[in-house]
Amino acid sequence: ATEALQTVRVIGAPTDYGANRRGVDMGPSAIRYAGLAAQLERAGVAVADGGDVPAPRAEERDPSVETFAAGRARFLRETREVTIRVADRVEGALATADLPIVLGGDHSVAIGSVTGSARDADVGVVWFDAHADCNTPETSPTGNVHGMPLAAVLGVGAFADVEWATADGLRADNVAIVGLRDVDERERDAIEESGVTAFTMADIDTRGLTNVVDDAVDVATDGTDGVHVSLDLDWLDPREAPGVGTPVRGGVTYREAHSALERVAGRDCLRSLDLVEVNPILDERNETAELAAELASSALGRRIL
Ligand code: 5AB
Ligand code: MN
Ligand code: MN
Ligand code: MN
Repeated sequence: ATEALQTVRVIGAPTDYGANRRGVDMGPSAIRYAGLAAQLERAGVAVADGGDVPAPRAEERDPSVETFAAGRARFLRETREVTIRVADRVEGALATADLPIVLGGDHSVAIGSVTGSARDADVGVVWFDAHADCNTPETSPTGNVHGMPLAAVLGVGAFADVEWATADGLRADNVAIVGLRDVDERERDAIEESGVTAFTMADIDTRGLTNVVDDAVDVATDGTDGVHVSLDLDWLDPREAPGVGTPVRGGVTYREAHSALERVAGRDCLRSLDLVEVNPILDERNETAELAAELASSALGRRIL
């Protein structure tokens, strides 16, 4: 008997509240145009694209509304609206046994995907990123929420009281960040306080990409029902992925990135996925968006032989 195909549910979240407007709100269009559906079909899954969640344009809104007394978090009201919409869509996809892929948008959309994925299950998270995204409104040097989503879902600092942003079924013990090379001074304390496992680029240099990714997946699968993978395209070196919001030199190569997601696929633990921070304005002929689509295909287990 032939098994029913796994369906992937595509959910666009075209936001750019997380940072000074740069163009990452065009990411969902660019990734679709780059052939996401065809790439996923190469991995042997069916694709259902549910379109984008409504997201007001940053220019229509006042960035200072609902900042924390203890610090800053720009566009927090808009982030809340989009978070809840994304979380509902992710939860809905999982409820019908589909695998949700959230297209950002800035990385604050992951607050929605992680909280949605962790509503009715214990999940782990693997966070591929040049940055730790562990700032809180108190520690952030910018007030940009795209630098805070991990702290938010873990309820660190001022996020302890922000119910819509904290993930029910997620423990810091099950979170691994991979590829760090740009961490803010005060963010180090938040990483420490949060209890997540953090792997730097130096760890990848010394131990090799596959060992580090295997360890990260071990962390995220330990006692959980599945893993949410959040892929910030700035994880890759800007030579491979120039079209991102906040590029940092010294990232992983094209082949290392595929290898990482192939290893995730090999563990058969993927529950939900983000492809975020693609900035088509800075991209070269949409190659970063194409890379995002390709990497999704690897994560879904595209066969080579
Ligand atoms: B990204 C910075 N640490 O908090 C901050 O791209 C940058 O989602 C955050 O990883 C980068 O503003 C956020 C300086
Ligand atoms: Mn709940
Ligand atoms: Mn980043
Ligand atoms: Mn990020």
